[in-house]
Amino acid sequence: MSRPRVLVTREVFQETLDYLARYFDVTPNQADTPMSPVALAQALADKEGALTTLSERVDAALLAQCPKLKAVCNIAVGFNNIDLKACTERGVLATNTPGVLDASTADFTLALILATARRVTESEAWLRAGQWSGWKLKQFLGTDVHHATLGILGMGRIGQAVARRARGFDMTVLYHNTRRLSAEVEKSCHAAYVSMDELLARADILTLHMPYSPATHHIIGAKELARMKSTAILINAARGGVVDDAALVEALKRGTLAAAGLDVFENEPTLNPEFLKLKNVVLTPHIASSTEATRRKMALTAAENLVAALTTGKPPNLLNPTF
Ligand code: 8YV
Repeated sequence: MSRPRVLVTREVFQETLDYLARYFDVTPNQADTPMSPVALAQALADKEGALTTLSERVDAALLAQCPKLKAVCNIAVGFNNIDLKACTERGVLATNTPGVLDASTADFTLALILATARRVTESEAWLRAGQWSGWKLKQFLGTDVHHATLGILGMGRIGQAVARRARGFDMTVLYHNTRRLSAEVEKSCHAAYVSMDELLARADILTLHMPYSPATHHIIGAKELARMKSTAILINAARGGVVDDAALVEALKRGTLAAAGLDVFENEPTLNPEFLKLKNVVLTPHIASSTEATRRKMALTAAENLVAALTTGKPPNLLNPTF
């Protein structure tokens, strides 16, 4: 009997390919060439499974061209690149990788907070450019992270991990979420639930940790930015599109918001060019989960989902609501 054929859309670790090869005929893409929708449809036309990343859009148009496809397993916790409804309608199982990247992403959020508040990248660029002629009392005055009020919008696993880390900095933690957490979880995070308005008004640092969906599109736009303190800092390591980048650029230029630390962008990898001109932003290329150990776990988790999906039909991280 021939083995199921699967596509791995981008470069992965050799161990991920070795694991998949125990079960499937694997078509890898170790050259890491991003696939156009046409190339992806061609590559998937005879495949039963796919290991995907946020770079590939899996929608009804694609699925219509892939009659054999039974499972799409994303190497990411976010799955806004996958049209879940279209998958469910076509009987395609979809999975993500929750849990394995929470701690690394929370660590990186703290890195962005510290780098932005304490002007780490700005001062380093200045030093590397040969501008440092000596110590000065008022050089690169930053904002204190310790004892600041941290606002967390989106209090799932990653938001909670950020809250726990904030305690080490003696921060006051406020959060807003679609659903209020249990008293027990709030206590373990030392976080107080507030309305969205109160969160925006009180946060010295606002950090975002929600998935991207039509409901969270531009959840931080001009109106929300206007409600924030002019001394506040915005951090986004969640998804491009939850922030209206053009509105953020305006607020940063006008000084109605002090600074931003951004790991994700609308239309990435293309950035709003204005970001590159601003000194009060820290910009990183969507690497919040990128540690050696975590990216290995993400790829392997996705591969385990694919094996389970095509062998038992019950992958551990199934996303389709009605399967
Ligand atoms: C991934 C992420 O690196 O998991 C997510 O949702 O944003 C990142 O950790 C990226 O999405 C890879 O597909």
